[in-house]
Amino acid sequence: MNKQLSVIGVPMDLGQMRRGVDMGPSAIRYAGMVERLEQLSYTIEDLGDIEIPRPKHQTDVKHDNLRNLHEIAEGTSRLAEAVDQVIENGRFPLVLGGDHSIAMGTLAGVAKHYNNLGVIWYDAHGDLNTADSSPSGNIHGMPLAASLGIGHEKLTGIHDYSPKIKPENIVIIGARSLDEGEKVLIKEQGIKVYTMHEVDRMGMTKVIDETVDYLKDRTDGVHLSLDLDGLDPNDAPGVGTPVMGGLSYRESHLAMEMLHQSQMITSAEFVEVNPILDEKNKTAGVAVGLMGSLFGETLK
Ligand code: Z70
Ligand code: MN
Ligand code: MN
Ligand code: MN
Repeated sequence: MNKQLSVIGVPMDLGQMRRGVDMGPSAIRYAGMVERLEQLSYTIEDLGDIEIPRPKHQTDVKHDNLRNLHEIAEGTSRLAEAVDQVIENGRFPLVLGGDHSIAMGTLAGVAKHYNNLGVIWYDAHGDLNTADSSPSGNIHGMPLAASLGIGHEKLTGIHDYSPKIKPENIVIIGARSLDEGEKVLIKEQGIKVYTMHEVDRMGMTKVIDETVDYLKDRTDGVHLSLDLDGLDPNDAPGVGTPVMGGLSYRESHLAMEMLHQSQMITSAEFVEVNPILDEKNKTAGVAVGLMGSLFGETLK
């Protein structure tokens, strides 16, 4: 793995309705991220936080069921620029959320450096909505669709190109709350999804083995987008939209350890940590622990 890491915080809370997720980057840093990764002999450069515009009306849904459209497009464009530069400098981008709408910016900055970027989307949700299919108008439910070039052009066109990724290069893991329009899109586009049903039947070992095999031949880099609500709310309570029956702490560590062994991950983001909804910064601690496993911690 690239031993030069660049950390970018994204205090974004405009993609959903629960305030506090903008403090995610601080909570993750406070949980000891830098020290944890330095022990694994990474060199870490913390670039601080991206500036996110403040909306005039936080709950404005005037823009065709796209709440805070302009502010999110602006903030994620800045993120794309920063991530692009990190890769330009030969370093590994590690992005801290903020709500999951930031993935549009991360992927915009990453994907132009690859012909076939793979994406592992570790999440209870598909985040494949558009303004037409979204039940909420919340843009954090849309970043995977936007990155495929599906949705409003202000979102699909971030960093001035579209699409960022191809449907056959995506693997979703942990899904258990998919909207009807998202299910249709998954079938139409042929996106590979391991729902909780598959994880329970196959076990996480087989899920990751298959994921690695699937992405190995078809991609030239793989981005991990890890939404903490992919985990069970008992293990990661500090998230805005908890969904019961999620991936366990242990399964998640196993997944990260196996992804480390695959030597396949070339960029990563950890999103949706909300310290206001958390129990004594537990969820940020889990995020840092998972980073430890992803970057090569072992038990012996
Ligand atoms: C729902 C929507 C979502 C994250 C919730 C929820 C989307 N599908 N995404 N939490 N990270 O409103 O579109
Ligand atoms: Mn507005
Ligand atoms: Mn998500
Ligand atoms: Mn989610």
